[in-house]
Amino acid sequence: MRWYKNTIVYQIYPRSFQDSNNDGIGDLPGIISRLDYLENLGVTALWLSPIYVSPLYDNGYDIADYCAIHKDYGTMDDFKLLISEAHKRNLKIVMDLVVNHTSNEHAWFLDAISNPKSKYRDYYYIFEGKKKPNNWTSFFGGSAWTYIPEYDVSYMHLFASEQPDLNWENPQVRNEIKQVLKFWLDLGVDGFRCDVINILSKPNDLPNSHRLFVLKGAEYYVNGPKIHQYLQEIKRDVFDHYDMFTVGECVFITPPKALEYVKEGIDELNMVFQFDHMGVDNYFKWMLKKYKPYRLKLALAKWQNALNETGWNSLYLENHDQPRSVSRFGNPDFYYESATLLPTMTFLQKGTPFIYQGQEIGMTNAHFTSLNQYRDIETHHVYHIGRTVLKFSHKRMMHKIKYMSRDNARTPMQWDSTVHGGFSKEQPWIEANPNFVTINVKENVQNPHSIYQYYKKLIEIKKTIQVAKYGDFKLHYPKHRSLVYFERNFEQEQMLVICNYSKKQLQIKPLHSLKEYSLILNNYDVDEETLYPYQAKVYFRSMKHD
Ligand code: ISL
Ligand code: CA
Repeated sequence: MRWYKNTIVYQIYPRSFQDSNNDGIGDLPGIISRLDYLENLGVTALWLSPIYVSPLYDNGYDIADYCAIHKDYGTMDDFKLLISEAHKRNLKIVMDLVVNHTSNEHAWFLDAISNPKSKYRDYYYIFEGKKKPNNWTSFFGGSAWTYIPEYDVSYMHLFASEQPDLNWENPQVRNEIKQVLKFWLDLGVDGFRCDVINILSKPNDLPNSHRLFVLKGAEYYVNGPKIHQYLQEIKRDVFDHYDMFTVGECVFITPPKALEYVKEGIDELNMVFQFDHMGVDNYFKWMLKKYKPYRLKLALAKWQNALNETGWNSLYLENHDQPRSVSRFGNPDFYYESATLLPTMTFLQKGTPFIYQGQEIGMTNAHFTSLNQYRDIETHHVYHIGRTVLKFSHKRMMHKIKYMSRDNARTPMQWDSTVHGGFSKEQPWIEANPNFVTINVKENVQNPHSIYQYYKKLIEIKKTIQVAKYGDFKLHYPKHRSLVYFERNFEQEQMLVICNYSKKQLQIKPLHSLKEYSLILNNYDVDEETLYPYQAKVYFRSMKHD
């Protein structure tokens, strides 16, 4: 069995995790100082959001040097120490690989735009003159093309203008990236989370889009014409030579398309991050709709069913781009209960769990009231477009931002009740949520009934019980609006997860004779026939004779 099926990943957003030198910015020595905490929690791999040299317009998802560490985070020696200290604790290190685009301050790009003869010209989509080659738009809003008057060139960027897209059609680009991968793997890195990996390949003629609203062009570059060819080449030349794992962030992905990447035997990627369940409360990101719990249940189940036999799922509720799950899918009146129900119904499905920093202590959305407290480039872009193009009111835009901004997940990790939540002694680069006074690691670790303690138990179950990892998945009562009831089977083991995803008590008729099972996890002290609001229970039995 490949180790990625047996691992629990914890995502660190380095800028907001732990500041060691009080400059207000999280750093590598800060992460090293918290490895014991992470080991104790029980996770087995750490995914680090980008720590490379970058002008940080998109907090490091705009890389200016792929083989160097940003000075805010420390040095290459700090990184080597992190690897060895993590490995000592059996924690793998997973890097973020951002290769759809570079920073506009990358040496390749600077040479490419300024010098028409540059060998880097063809590393990007650069055209002479001001005319836009097509009508594509960017993920952060606005045109995907920017004109640079100084050099009389236009270039394509599917994200911010500070993030020019690389031209993967050019074999030199692919070779450069292979060298980058080897560089980190040879240092001891164990895997990569591959940023927007399914949009690397664009058709050569860059045709005009016929889409009416958002993301014009997506129909051409999502799972574009040569994506599988590129990934197979990288797998053959790099991935196959290391004991490593990959998870690819795939936008607008459906299960059949995902299988083209992850199906056993194809293995271009070990698993993907899909977005269906991130769409249950919106039509598209900024057009919100009322959230209904059964939508989350069904979105997750859809992927379980589709990848059950031949694929492998990633399981996540949060990351650095999404609001906090307890604020989004939980209920403030049942804070502990909903913050524990959510990981129970998600992480005990079949797949590899990804916990985002602070999720394990029930961190909530940011508490900002004014636009200038937000740091995220996307948030500011969207506000601007909403106000100027769509003529929405300030109030309306702030409402959307408060709910959806990526900064909801980027406030400093809350370690204790001291100033700035113990993240830093000085003003952090982004303000801490004032609720650090009560919601923090120290309190969670001391309190035997905390969210953290529940996560620890959940992680232990996922690590030690075979059926929790490898069991197949069967959803019962799929149409029920608030009952989440699923069954997993593996060899002679069986697990049942039964949750009441609502604020009302629920009386159910179990499909199983629960007396024959042991109740191994419960977010209430009571075990009755009635399910209490947001109650989550996990039952287990083994028919093995040993
Ligand atoms: O959060 C989103 C914007 O509405 C997503 O669409 C997001 O942009 C998409 O999931 C891609 O995200 C990844 O690539 C981006 C980077 O800004 C995100 O932080 C990263 O996770 C560009 O590199
Ligand atoms: Ca620092």
